[in-house]
Amino acid sequence: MNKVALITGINGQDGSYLAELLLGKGYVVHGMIRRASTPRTGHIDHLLADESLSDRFHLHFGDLADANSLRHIIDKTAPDEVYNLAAQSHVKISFDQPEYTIDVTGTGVVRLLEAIRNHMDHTGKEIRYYQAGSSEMFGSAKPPQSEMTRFEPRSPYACAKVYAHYQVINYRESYGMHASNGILFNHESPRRGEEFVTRKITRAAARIKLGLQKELRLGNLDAKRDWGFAGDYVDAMWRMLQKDAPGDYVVATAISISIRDFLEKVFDRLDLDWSKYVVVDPRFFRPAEVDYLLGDPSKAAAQLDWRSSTNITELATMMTDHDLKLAQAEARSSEPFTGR
Ligand code: NAP
Ligand code: G4F
Repeated sequence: MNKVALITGINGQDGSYLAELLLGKGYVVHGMIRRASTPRTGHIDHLLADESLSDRFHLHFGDLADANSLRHIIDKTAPDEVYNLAAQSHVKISFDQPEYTIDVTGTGVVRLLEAIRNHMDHTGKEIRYYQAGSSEMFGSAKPPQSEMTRFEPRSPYACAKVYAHYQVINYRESYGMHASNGILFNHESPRRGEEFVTRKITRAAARIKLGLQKELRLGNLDAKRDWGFAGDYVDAMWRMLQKDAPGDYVVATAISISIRDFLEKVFDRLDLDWSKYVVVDPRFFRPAEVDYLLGDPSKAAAQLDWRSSTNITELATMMTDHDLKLAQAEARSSEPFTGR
């Protein structure tokens, strides 16, 4: 029998990579999406179009703010594994919409855990749970950060993730659920949302190279992040749920560089000098900043046999080359029509 997985946030960056991974392993994959006026399935359209997957890949409308929809989806799909990747995931926006962020990213986790617990109570079936925790939870804690480091969250988003983290432990301890927390450091890819700094940089640099954009406005260039490749990180999520016992794991590369250094890698790839194009704009500063994230992934290496396989230079190159192709297509489409 094929295993059955439910992925919330399937049309996000990580959801799409995880769906590919699980489908490749023979899983039946159910994904939860929110209804939107304009469909947002760009990252999974290739899976939806693949007829060979039509009996193993299904989407359902639901929302972490709507407990009823969660209960309905869990009961209908009866998954073996649930990967909760859905969230209001943007740190700066969480300062603008704290209540909403806490409702979706924090309380939404309890709604989902309750739906799972009810289903398990009624059917006797075990459902394993993965929670998408974040290195943002460490906030101002001194690097390197590991599973033993105290959380010092610095945003509504990070506070909501800390709340979710402890609820997962609560459900594990109170009800014996196989519920695990991934504490993932920043991970990026060509599918990264364009409001996050790496993708904002690669998109802009490629457009600047082709004369489609003149400048790039950014906030704090001094913050340091431990950036890995999203495709590597979803494999760690899966590995957590294959362990006999649940646990909490830091997933990171153990290398951290600043936004400034990332800018240099990307613009160098395009033979450009970043300092000629970047404008520091206070609009992009945050009320409180997380200065330095550097993960210690030794537990994931020892217990999950997981390692990051993509270094930051390879990641910057992958994203820049992808976005150069996008910019080239954009330039072609904006060329005046000269046919005939
Ligand atoms: P992402 O691209 O922003 O995807 C988030 C997904 O959540 C989207 O599919 C979004 O759907 C969905 N969503 C948002 N609000 C929802 C709601 N109320 N109900 C149902 N779905 C909702 O994020 P990501 O980078 O893939 O990250 C996946 C998870 O890992 C998130 O929980 C994030 O907080 C966490 N995380 C990410 C990183 C990282 O560096 N990427 C690191 C640590 C933790 P729409 O398309 O409809 O908005
Ligand atoms: O790319 P960012 O927005 O990512 P951030 O805040 O680290 O959060 C991401 O990673 C977390 C894991 O640690 C996830 F949990 C979370 O969901 C999200 O995926 O910003 C990175 C850094 C920050 O220090 C920010 O101040 O870049 C700095 N930055 C400078 N200029 C900017 C900009 N960030 C954004 N988004 N846009 C700017 O113009």
